[in-house]
Amino acid sequence: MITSDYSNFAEKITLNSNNEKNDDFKNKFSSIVLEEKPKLKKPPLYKVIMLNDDYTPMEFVVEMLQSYFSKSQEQATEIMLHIHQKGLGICGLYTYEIAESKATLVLEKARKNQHPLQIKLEKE
Ligand code: TYC
Repeated sequence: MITSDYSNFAEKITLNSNNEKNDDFKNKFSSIVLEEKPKLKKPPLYKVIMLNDDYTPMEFVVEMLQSYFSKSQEQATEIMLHIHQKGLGICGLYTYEIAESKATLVLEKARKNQHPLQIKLEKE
């Protein structure tokens, strides 16, 4: 926030203000507060990338994509098959905290079920 003395400016306004309640007007505008433009920087985004392996069941991967990455059954199946055929695939794009949290939850579930599923995060 920048506070400046604008009494000179107020003087000029006053002269142009039809001489009506000049003093009130001057008092009101003798100091003007300028709000700085808010510096809103977009946070960097991270891709959650799932890797293929030979043991994690296809159904499990589809279920993870539906539950944690908001994919429909059809989208999830498509992504799972892409990973299965190409070696890896993108589950979604999120801020670091969200990406890390989703990856952690999926990997916890995979380990609980003894699946060797792997996930990596990649900055966009
Ligand atoms: N390749 C696995 C299978 O044939 C399926 C699979 C797909 C595993 C995607 C991991 O991220 C993965 N059962």
